[in-house]
Amino acid sequence: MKKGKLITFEGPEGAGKSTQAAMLIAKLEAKGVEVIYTREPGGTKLGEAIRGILQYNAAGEDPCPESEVLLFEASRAQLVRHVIMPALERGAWVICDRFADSTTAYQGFGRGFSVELIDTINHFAIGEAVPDMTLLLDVNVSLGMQRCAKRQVGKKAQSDRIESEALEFHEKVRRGYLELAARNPGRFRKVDAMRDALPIAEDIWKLVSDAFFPED
Ligand code: Z5A
Repeated sequence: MKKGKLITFEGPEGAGKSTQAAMLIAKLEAKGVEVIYTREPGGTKLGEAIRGILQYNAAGEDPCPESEVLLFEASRAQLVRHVIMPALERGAWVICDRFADSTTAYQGFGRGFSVELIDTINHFAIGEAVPDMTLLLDVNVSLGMQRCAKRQVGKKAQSDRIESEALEFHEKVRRGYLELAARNPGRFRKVDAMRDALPIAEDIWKLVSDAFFPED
């Protein structure tokens, strides 16, 4: 049985998901909550190997769009069974940097696969691991790209395969996310991520504490 909470971070590249996940985790830990951080694709040995194939062509060839969907879902299915559900069952909280909505946004809205098809495969991969809250960090494409370009100077040597898609693809992804949030108001919370990190973190903490610590 699921005793902990699953919170997912979603949004276009450069939205600040990893930054905000770390800030939220610090606040939850200060309240004594056991928190597991994980990310997609990845988070398990199998998932990290799939990440290399998906992002940097570790298999030596580009996955076709259908393989791309299934590889993301294979990484997810493994993460859910090996990391997420065991943590939730013992009462830990899981903060996941991207989850099933990324496939709907990137492969559904971005690549053009039907959202119904992606929903079905997502459902198969996640089983009972339905997020309790999804924080959509909304950023416009040019600001997100600027942030990633700045970071690349220090950290990542090159853009990955999906980051390198055309601007139009990333615009479709952003619009897709906004549509998903509008369709699922119970689970999604949209946050304006085009501001400094601190006020964004304060808004996120208010959303999380209002939902899960209403007595505070
Ligand atoms: N993908 C997919 O297609 N389908 C799927 O099902 C899944 C994923 C699960 C994973 O890339 C790629 O896979 C992703 C979607 C696709 N590709 N794209 N595009 P990843 O894991 O390598 O990267 P990402 O998930 O896209 O995250 P990101 O773009 O690397 O960044 P982020 O986590 O949102 O942001 P960050 O790392 O916290 O911040 C980025 C930089 O901005 C960094 O230098 C920060 O210091 C800076 N930053 C952060 N917040 C701010 C604010 N508020 N102001 C100014 N600067 C900031």
